[in-house]
Amino acid sequence: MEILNSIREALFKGNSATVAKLTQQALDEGMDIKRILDEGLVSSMEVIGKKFKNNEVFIPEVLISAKAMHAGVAVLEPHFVKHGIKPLGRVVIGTVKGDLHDIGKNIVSMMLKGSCFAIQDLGIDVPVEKFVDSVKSGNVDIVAMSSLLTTSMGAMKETIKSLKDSGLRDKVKIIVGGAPVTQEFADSIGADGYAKDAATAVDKAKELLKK
Ligand code: B12
Repeated sequence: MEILNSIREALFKGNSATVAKLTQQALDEGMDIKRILDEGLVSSMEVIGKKFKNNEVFIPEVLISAKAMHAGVAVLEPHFVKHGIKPLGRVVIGTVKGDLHDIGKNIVSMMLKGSCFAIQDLGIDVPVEKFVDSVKSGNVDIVAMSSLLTTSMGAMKETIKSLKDSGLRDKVKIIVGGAPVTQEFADSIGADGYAKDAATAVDKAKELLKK
């Protein structure tokens, strides 16, 4: 379908206004919402994700396309419930206590949102209790923590410990990331997953939900 091609192209170029306009047009023409989502928006974002992994596009392009993806998803969102489209999973994400870096966290958050996860973003400098409270309130499948400072990495460990102490650890999957974080560190603190970039984070989140 020509309109789906145009949506993909506009998303790839990061043209939010065009993506929103074409998504609305496709809806008005009666196209199936899931088709617009999967074959228009998501497929283009997947291409960006792959290119990002291969260093063929860089952070600014990813952010701009992710923003355009948002614009399209925002047009479709009110229709999701009607059409029974459920989010793949619910993720609560934040940059841990003591850490104010949020560029990477925001990219991960946007890529997850773009891949149909429901996101609760707790922001930066998130205290341990805030993560725990959020899991307590229910409806969370994955806790995602970001840290860019070697000095804030310990807060990830504290959060996992606190979830354990509150008897909530096994209710969720935990995924961690950020420049100083490694698979070894993730294993050592008892996280379920680690991803080095946003595209891999989406793959990891999908994989964890299957377990
Ligand atoms: C931008 C930046 C800042 C900005 C942050 C702005 C913002 N809104 O985020 C500002 C200027 C505020 C800042 C402040 C500081 N910074 Co700074 N900062 C950086 C810088 C240059 C880039 C970070 C970045 O955004 N990278 C781009 C993003 C896209 O990459 P990313 O965050 O790694 O995210 C990717 C992956 O890691 C992964 N990912 C990220 N989060 C998550 C989460 C999950 C769940 C998963 C799965 C994956 C994942 O996916 C992302 C996308 O691919 C880095 C240098 C660097 N090379 O990393 C230093 C750096 C992180 N900062 C550093 C320092 C020291 C500081 C300060 C202490 C400086 C100071 N003396 O005040 C303060 C700390 C403030 C605080 N309490 O947090 C050091 C940290 C050193 C260390 N070993 O701890 C670095 C490494 C610079 C350096 N070489 O010294 N900083």
